[in-house]
Amino acid sequence: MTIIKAKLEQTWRWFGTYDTISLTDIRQTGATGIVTALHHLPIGSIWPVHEIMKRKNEIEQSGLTWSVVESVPVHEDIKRQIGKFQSYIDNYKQTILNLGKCGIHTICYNFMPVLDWTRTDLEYITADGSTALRFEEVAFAAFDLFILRRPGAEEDYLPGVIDEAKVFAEGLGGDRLEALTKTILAGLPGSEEGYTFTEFQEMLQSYHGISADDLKNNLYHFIREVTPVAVEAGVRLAIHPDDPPFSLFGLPRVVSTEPDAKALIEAYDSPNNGLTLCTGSYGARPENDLPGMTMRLGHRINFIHLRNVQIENGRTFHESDHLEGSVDMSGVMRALVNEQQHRIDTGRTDVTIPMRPDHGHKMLYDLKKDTFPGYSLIGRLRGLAEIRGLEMGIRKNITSLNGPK
Ligand code: DNO
Repeated sequence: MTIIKAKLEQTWRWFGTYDTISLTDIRQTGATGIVTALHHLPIGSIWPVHEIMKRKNEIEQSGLTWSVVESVPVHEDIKRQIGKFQSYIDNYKQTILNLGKCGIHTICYNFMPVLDWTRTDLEYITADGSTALRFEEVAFAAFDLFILRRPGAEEDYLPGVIDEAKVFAEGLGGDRLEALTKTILAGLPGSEEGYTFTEFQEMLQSYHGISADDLKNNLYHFIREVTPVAVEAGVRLAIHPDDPPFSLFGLPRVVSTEPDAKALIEAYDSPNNGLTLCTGSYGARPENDLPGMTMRLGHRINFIHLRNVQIENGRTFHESDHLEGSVDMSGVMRALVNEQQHRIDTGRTDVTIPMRPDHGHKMLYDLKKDTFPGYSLIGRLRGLAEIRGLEMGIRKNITSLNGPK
């Protein structure tokens, strides 16, 4: 048995020219890989080789590597299979080929309709004074039922939640109302899309009649089209789960559970059709057993987001410190280290799976700064340091159990 020496590749999300954290700063976090995207290009367009190379060279000049693209966004027409969806799929294929040509081999994407990740509070004060992101079911329901007044919304909430939401909505003054609307509709970092109230209503309307099964079929169609191209390009696709992992505004979400993830990797069985293991996203749903999922789906994990959540009650959760919360992070890490061993034993070359600390609290000097929600420097640095230590401890422990170094 080979002893596992390969660590996970430590990466860091950087928002390119929009980011206030520089590549030089990122070097000091100990991360070696960069996770970024060409955020300035319109969704659905082909990413030209010269644009990719420009960004890649910039990253390399700072002594870092562009490891993962997060994300190449999937156009809403592909999700709804309307309009020019086939030509958007063709563009996506060309982008995969171009990225492969430039030596970038991992692409993260998601298939959440209309909204990417969603929270209701970006400054939830935790016990130690740092702030965290939170999803509060009652606040969300208040927005959906009494501000957006979505027809049929009351069918999606328990009666107790509706009662509380009513009180919540009545207490919302101008500023808080505006903040809640903006938090939900304007798009959090990396979402690429944000909506005005009217645009949002129109988008919701456009999904009318699209069931979860329809969305699944559209996703599988997309996967079956693009994976062969990814194989040709040497690119590993990594679908990000729904965040939060349940339906919002009556829209279907189809990458929320272990059976969802299993079905989609089976829709086209190839190492290039893989997953982003986002522990925080899957972790907001109590039946998602993260260490077990990591073990059972491990062979298809192409990218890892490590983050923890504390489920409060029902669907309400906040982002906790990386090693504390509802997700058993050491169980996940143990399963990841075992997966790497398995890859070595079976002759796979993709042993150094890219991992990034996902989100972090806003803390210390960052509290006085303007930072992207979830993407402050110090909170993520703390997360990365904790995860790095956890990984090293587990790896050494397993190694010593298996034999000498
Ligand atoms: C949030 C991120 C998501 C993610 C996309 C992937 O922090 O994890 O925005 O990048 O869903 O396409």
